[in-house]
Amino acid sequence: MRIKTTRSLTFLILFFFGLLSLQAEDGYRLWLRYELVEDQETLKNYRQSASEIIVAPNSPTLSAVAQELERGLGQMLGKSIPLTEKVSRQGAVVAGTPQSSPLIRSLNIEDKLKEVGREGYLLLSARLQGKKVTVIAANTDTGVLYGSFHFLRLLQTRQSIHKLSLSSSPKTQHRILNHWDNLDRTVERGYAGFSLWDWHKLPDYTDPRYIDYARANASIGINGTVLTNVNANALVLTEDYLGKVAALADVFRPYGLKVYLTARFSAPMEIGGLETADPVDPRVQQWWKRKADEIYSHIPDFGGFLVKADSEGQPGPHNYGRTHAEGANMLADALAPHGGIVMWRTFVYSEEAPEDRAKQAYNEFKPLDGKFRDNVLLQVKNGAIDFQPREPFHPLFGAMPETPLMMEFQITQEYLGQGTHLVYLAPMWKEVLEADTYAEGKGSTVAEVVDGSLNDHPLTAMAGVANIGTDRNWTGHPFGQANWYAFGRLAWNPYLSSEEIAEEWIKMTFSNKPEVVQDIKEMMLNSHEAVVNYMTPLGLHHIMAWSHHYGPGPWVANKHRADWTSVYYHQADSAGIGFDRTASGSNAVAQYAPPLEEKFGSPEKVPEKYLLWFHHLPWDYKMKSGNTLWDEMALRYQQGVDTVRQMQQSWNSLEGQIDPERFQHVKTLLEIQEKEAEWWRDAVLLYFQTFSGKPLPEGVEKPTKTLDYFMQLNPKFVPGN
Ligand code: BDP
Repeated sequence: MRIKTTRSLTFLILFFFGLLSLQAEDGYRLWLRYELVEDQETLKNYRQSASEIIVAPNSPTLSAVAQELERGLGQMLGKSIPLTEKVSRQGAVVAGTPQSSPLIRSLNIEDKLKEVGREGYLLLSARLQGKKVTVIAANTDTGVLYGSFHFLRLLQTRQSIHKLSLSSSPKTQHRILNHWDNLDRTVERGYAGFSLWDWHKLPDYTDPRYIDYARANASIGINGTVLTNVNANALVLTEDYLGKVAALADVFRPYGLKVYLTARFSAPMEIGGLETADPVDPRVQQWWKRKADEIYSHIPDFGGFLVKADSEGQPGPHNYGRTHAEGANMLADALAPHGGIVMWRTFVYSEEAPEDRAKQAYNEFKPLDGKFRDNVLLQVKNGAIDFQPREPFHPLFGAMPETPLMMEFQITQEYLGQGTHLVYLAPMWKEVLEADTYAEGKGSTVAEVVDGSLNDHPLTAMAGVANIGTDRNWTGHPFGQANWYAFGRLAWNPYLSSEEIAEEWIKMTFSNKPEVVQDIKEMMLNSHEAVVNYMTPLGLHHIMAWSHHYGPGPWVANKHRADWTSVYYHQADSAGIGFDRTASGSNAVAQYAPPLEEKFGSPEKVPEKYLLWFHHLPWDYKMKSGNTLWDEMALRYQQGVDTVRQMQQSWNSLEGQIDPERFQHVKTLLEIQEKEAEWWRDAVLLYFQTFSGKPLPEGVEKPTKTLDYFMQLNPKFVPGN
């Protein structure tokens, strides 16, 4: 009787908490929700194959492994899975390295383990002491952690965990988030609240959220985080702040996550009392050496520096007539004794140079190929302008065979709808990664440049500008989480498809029901083309509103820098539209390998998606569809709006299949997205119509407001600006 009462009480409590968790789905758990397996057959199988957990928690990382497996398996299997020391039943999950686990040692898998390297892992079904077990084995504790997350993902996505024989290892060595976070906790181009780093309360108070941040990153293999904005503040390199950075590093360390900082080039003057920051001055070199020693005394595994120099007002070696190589190498020399790296950004274009902005980074850096120290990577944005909705790949990829180049993607949606538009970015990133540079003949993709395989570079990396902030769901838009997720997965393996990444994410984040997965996947996969269509179709670029980049602003002109205006990029006049980057114009096409130079240089051969990036063409230029350029452009804008409406329909059809909080949140955001897509279409077409002088073709909705109306819109306090 008594037992019965306790049981029903427990049941009631569980039921209550179950209800509560159903109601309170605020997105905090990201893709690590570990929902209970509904299908009884699957549940039974999983329970048989994951009956106990054997991890010797003799390091902070292995403790994290044990905790994650307990939590994940416990929640998904609906009962607590014991942590044991010996194989006591069928279906044990054994995780560890040959060093930490005699059981793993006894499997004699050293040869297989050798192949997966420092961070890779094996997931194997095996027999130990006569019992069937699942083995998560790696060479390092971090590898075990990554393998454990993979194992959990198999259950989260309801795959078989029978007869496992899997191995995985990262294709790039450093997989890094770049936080553009300021010390006052504002986030440049951040649309998800404030910075997670509570500098004021650090080092004494470390927000428990930092652990969840680290877990999320580890679950997708991200192993580095640059804590501070590329537009850097030297203060973070002072003793006081280094103590705070060290506190964060201590929290992150068990999760394999290293910290990096942005180094302001003029720091020796600003916080060091020197009157110069000239990289060849011995006092400056000495200052950085000492600074590096000091940093490593606080953070023994500090990752290194990310540097924005000589760009958009940031100080750099040019201030002293030195090259980027001289600047980067000085910092590299200071970090080298400690094993640190320098990620030197190529996002450099001059205020004075009359040269096409798209050409400047290449002109600046290509001659420096092979002149950098071994611990320097050049960090190159995916395209030559600036994280536009679509850009051809940056011509530096493939052009500097003697220098390791790393990719910089922007996860935060500065130019892609900011906090309100559902845009899944993996297809855009894949387009760049799969692009053929022809650097070593046909089939020399950007991915192979980045993963080092094309030119045998051991030092490799990929960076993503984070979209994370203090918003309860981390990324503001619930679908922003997919972009954080996709970045990590592609940094681990740039050869994964957008589709498979989306599928994993949807299953873990929303539902395993095939119809739901299918609908959401379709929305996601169409979303990038949609935003390109309603913002910048056919190779248009940088026609966003001034400074905050929120909404359309094709009319932006007469600013102190020509290359910060829209008219510079679209070049529209009564004769036509587009930036002539062929031999008759800026000849940026010549920065690509000859087969591409020829392709991009010809309006007939260039893919239409890049048409106006490379060509200035008359309004009645005949497109492949048979439409005139003007009609085609207008129809694309309409198509963008139409796709958003289809996305809305798909989403609305999922009511009841998604928890009400997130359902409603996304629904409302899609309504905003539709309004803003219409805003883009109407504003841009009305503006370009003043040049084309042509009517809107059939099928394009009439604008409901005038051009003047759109031009006087002036939203205040746009976030991230
Ligand atoms: C641009 C952003 C600006 C960044 C800059 C950069 O508008 O806020 O500082 O890139 O990457 O996209 O340095």
